[in-house]
Amino acid sequence: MIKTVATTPYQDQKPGTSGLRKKVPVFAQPNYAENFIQSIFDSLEGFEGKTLVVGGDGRYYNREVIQKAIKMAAAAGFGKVMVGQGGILSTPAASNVIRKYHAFGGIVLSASHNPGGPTEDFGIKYNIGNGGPAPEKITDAIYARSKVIDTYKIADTADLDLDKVGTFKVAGMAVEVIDPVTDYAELMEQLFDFGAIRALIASGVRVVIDSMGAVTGPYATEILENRLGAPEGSVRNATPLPDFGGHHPDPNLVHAKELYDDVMSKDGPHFGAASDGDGDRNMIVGKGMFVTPSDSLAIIAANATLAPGYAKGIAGIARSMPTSAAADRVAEKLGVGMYETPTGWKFFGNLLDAGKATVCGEESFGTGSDHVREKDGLWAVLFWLNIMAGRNESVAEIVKSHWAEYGRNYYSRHDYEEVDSDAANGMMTALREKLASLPGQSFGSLKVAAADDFAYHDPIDGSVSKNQGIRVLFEGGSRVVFRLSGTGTSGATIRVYVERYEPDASKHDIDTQVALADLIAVADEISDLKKRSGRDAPTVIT
Ligand code: VG1
Ligand code: CO
Repeated sequence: MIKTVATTPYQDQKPGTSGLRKKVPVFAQPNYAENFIQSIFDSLEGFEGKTLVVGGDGRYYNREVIQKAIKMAAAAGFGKVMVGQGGILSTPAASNVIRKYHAFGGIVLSASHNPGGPTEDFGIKYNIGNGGPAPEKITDAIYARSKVIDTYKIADTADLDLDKVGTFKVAGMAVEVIDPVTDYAELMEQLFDFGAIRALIASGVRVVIDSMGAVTGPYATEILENRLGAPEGSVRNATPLPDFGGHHPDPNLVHAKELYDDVMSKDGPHFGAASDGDGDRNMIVGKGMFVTPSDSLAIIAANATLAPGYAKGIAGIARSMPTSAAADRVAEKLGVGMYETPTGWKFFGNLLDAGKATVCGEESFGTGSDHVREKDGLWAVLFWLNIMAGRNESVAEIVKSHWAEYGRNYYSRHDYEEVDSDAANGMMTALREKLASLPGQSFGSLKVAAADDFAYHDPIDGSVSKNQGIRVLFEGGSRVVFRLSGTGTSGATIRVYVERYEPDASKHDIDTQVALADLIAVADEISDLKKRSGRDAPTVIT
């Protein structure tokens, strides 16, 4: 039986960089999740009888919202729901399932790299039929709908057993509970030279993946241990847990420090990687070398043809604006297109669909390609292993020779988390007002060449996205960028991105923070960040 339930709208359901993210107690308010899911359905057309993919990163509240989504999809008229066993689907795996089975779209439940648990974060995101995050046109419509919604529809029926693979019926609609790993693992086997990677591992190269108690555990175990022959235990924290076992599943030098220290230790593994909550981010560490995500994108692009799935070469590269320009130099050398988009994977979708870009990346530990329409953590790990096997070199050797050939883009991001929202907004407003006066000004030896608030003109659909981050560009290619995060759930997070290009190979061994010290000081001088935020140091430096 289908019930129509009267509801009161919430005014705060505006999707951010990657869907709606809130604390669990916010999501647990009466009808909060239902309102948002119904607002998604109300903003879509033509899904009757079609398939919806549903899955999440296993965090606290995942199963509850999946039950609601299935019953509401049945009530809305979808023909079928495909859901990962146990409610599990990593973000890239969900993207793959949508594409492979020609689904109408998907609902991905995740708050990505934010902690999970009864008082931590949860999120709901809608992905369209190409497998990628809904573009702004749709997220704006969902938000508008959520502000006025007064009823939702739900099938009045018992919960489905999510742990049994098979096809079932919910209020007359088919629900297929699928193994979340198989389709994804098959895709990876098509893209990469598993034989060469297996031989690399068999030759004694020790590889460790830290899944941080989050969704990649089952995927990494199947691929690395079962299919590539790494010894049991090579995947750490491999069971997805509702609270991620207390881990903060953000793969960076702060939250994945244990892994980093282990790889750097004398007898530790040769290669380490970590993923985030929903499996779309990656951190790559080799002995003696942490690979910045911006460099990772450039190196993957430069070596792409070593992987069978990219043997024909790449059509182009896309990166988010704050990501370093390391990849630009590769695109130039390869003679392929280079695209600069706002932060957030949804902006890559059109470029990938149009065949303009093959690989994409963000400085926030995100890399991916046209194999799906999300960034993909394990894909990046396998790409690195494929490159190591193909070049017969260590991570450090690969990175250093890349710098020697292209120059090094010293790069760092400083995050100031949970800053007072008014203070953060005040800082951005003051910066905007200053923009016109900055060009020509000198700060020590740094002279401002240009300054603007980044706006993106999508070359495919002509849409314009304004206010995507303030850039101050200096003569010689150095720059600082200021943005407010669109994924946080308490206060504001200020992100400062700092970059300096160094062509001279004899100067490639400087500590990053030292190499960027003058720019970091200028960033503070221009923005008055420390005074306005009341902080003397960033919360996280990556
Ligand atoms: C952050 C990152 C951005 C990424 C987004 C979603 O957004 O900076 O590059 O696309 O998270 O990633 P923001 O607005 O907080 O800077 V995930 O792994 O949370 O889907
Ligand atoms: Co993520």
